[in-house]
Amino acid sequence: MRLTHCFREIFKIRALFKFFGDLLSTWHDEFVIIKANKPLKPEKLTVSTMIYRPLFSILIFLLFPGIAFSGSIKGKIIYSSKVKLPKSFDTGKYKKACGAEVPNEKLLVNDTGLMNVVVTIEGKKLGGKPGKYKLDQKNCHYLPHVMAMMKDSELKIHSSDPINHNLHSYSFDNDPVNIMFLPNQDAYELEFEEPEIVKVECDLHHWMTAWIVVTDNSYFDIAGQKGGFKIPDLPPGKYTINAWHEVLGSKSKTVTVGKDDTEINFDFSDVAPQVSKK
Ligand SMILES: [Cu+2]
Repeated sequence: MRLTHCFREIFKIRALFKFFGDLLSTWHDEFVIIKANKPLKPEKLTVSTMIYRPLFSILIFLLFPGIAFSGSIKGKIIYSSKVKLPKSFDTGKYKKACGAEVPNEKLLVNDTGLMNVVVTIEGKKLGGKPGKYKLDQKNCHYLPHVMAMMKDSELKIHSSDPINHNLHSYSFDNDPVNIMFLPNQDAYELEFEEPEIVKVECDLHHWMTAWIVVTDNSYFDIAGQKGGFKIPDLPPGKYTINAWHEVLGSKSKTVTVGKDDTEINFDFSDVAPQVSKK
């Protein structure tokens, strides 16, 4: 059965190549005529311009809408104010299992670039495909600290630690979870159905926090080490773009996307961080 299916697919691809090959050959002939400044004969153009060419454009648009007409948004998240970066957490009595210190990732600034900012796009017609993601509890620390995923994505939560953890999610539109993780326990699968910013904590180790931004579409990015982000393959149009940070809040802008790269920066320097001791 599998072999028959395989042959059928090969023949389909072969037929498709033949079709495009014939089409290109026709176009090439026409191009030579145009180059020679010869007037185009109406009978020569009839089949190609009336049927093949529009059909080919529609086919390309349907198969590769991103390639046919799309733009992208890229930019930087800036934080240039002088600020005391939060200190690492002392793990106290859990030193043996967790290590003496756990990094504090609530505010990470690298040469005016702000990291872990989730950039999302609002657009009723924007869709996309949910993805597969992994969240690990390692050295008493969530990896990664900030995640973003489209609604209905599959999130697998692991624990690589030799001690117990308890993962507690805080959400309103999605059902909150409270899961106990023992050492070597199997991964727990979780799915968020509604767009929302979900906070995750461990009830056993107060410093353990993570954030999961559940989005309505697949057009998002998380600012990296130098605060840079890029959202590719956006259909041209007018959108609202949001940038969210866990202790600096959110900022929004309106952006018009064309066929090329659109550059947009967010500056959070005017905002004082609201860092809790926890
Ligand atoms: Cu824990």
